[in-house]
Amino acid sequence: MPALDLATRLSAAETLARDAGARARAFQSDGVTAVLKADSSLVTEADGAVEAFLRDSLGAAFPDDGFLGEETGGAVEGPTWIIDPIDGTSNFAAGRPFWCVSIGLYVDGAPALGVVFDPLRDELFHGLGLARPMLNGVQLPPIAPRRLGPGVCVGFGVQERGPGRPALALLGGLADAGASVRNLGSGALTLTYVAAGRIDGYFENGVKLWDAAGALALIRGAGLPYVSVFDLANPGAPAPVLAAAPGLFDEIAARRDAQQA
Ligand code: LIP
Repeated sequence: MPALDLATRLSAAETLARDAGARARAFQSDGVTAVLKADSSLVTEADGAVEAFLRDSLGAAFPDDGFLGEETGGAVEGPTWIIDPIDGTSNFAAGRPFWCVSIGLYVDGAPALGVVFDPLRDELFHGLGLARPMLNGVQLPPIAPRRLGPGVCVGFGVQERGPGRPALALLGGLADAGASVRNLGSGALTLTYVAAGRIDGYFENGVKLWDAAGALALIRGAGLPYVSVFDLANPGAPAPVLAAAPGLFDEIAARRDAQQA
């Protein structure tokens, strides 16, 4: 079996991510209406249209690859494109300028390439294998180790609605230790910022695979420690994700493990 041509796939994903971002912005300038999905997250007509565009385009270019998307589902079987057409839909719908198009490709159960495009800042991030990720064609700098304390910034997402809210308890501890904490409203873009060294860590207990797939390729390429506990046979199931600068990762993981003990 010939090796998968990742370079061709990366180039296609970059072109499509830019096109998808332009399409999403066109919807936004016309005005978007958000409705609640069964899982209480928001969706707009732009999410469905952009995902259909990506699904059709990737399917035409790479008919043997699998496809999984936030809005239309799918399965992880063989090399699979994993798409979030608009990550940060609530921000997108309300006009808060922090959302992105996320395209990942999983090969052998791991993130092999990822493209995350922020159309509002014209920032296109990509990761390919173990190579250091790039922003608009320029390699991002290496990430230095960090220690928990003042000056450290940790991003998070919170989906839990049950009692206890363990993520919030963990956050409280990080804030008590001097870190500043941020929920920016797009897990994909905040994880990408970890790979870019703009924020030091990210965690969320209830991430969906399509939220994280693209950005995890960047995290992997940056050589950062991360855990993602996805069940690829059940890709719509929410799972924990933690990624952070070396050193800080161990401190957050130890606190989370102590909390779960
Ligand atoms: C969501 C983000 C949210 C994060 C969720 C998910 P969606 O994406 O808006 O910040 O906590 O895990 O990433 O539903 O807008 O594509």
